Amino acid sequence: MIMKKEELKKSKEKIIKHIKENDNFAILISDPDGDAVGSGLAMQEILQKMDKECKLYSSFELPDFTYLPRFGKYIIKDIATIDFTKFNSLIVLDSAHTYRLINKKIHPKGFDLPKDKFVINIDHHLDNSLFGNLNYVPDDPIISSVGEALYDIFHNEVNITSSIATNIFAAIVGDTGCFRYSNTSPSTFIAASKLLKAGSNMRQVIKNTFYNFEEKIVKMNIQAAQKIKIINSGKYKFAYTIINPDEFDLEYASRGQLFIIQEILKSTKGTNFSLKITKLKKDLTKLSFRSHDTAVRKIAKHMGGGGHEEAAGAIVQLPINECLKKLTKFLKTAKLTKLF
Ligand SMILES: [Mn+2]
Repeated sequence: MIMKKEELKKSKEKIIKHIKENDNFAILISDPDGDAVGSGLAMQEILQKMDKECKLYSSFELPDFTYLPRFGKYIIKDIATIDFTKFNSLIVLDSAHTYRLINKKIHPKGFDLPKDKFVINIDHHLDNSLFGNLNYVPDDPIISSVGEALYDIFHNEVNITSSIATNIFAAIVGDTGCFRYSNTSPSTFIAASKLLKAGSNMRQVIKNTFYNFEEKIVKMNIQAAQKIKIINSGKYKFAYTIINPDEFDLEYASRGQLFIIQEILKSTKGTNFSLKITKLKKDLTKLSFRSHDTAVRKIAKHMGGGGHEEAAGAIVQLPINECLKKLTKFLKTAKLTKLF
């Protein structure tokens, strides 16, 4: 889906107008990463600054982001079971599709937002289905994060307090890998600079995002790193490792705690991308692609998933060896975009 500059400008004005004219909002986030969690907290404070009532929901237990200002404001509740009657509008953050708001294991048929509610959809995933009554999903140029989108939309509307600034800064740092990924643009740096001036606690954000893993997690990552293998399909080369539930505590592994191994895999010289394979069940495999070299969204799409050019994934109904076969077959003829 494409939303160009002009369309975004109009959308931004309509979002602000809609918020001013309504009183009671629910904010809904999807996978609780730094961007979603920080953006949710910032969005809630922004609405409160505009004198609005608002509740903040996640269907998923949150990772330890306790250092973020106002972290305790989250209500953890299965979004599919919320009674939305009292809310005028729903604001959905960082979610390409509405089914991403809920746990698919509990609701295998997916999930739709109530039809009688006004929905504002603010996101930055290229495959966003533009499900909102109002959408803000920049595609041209793409933006780094929902945090950056919130900065763009609201920085002239409310006073950016140090807590809003820290939450948005954490969102941007999380999704840009601290300004390293190609989603980092001149406007990302401008937003970051303004947020620092507004009192965002950069040191706390960086320390807590990158240097705050429990010993158990660090050891798990080292264990995964020792099993790195390389596959060369002829045209493309990638490094991968397998996360097996017999060896790893998947409760931990699934919560983004294997960030370090992703970085190590990606650093392997001569490879085009990296792949973290998680064995969910015998015939159910999770693939997480990362890249500093070659766009991986097309690969993830071929495997039945999606995502960004540098970070994409898929959950495949196949055992690991079949997944790898399908993947290497695809790579023999695939035409993938060179990123850098
Ligand atoms: Mn995001």
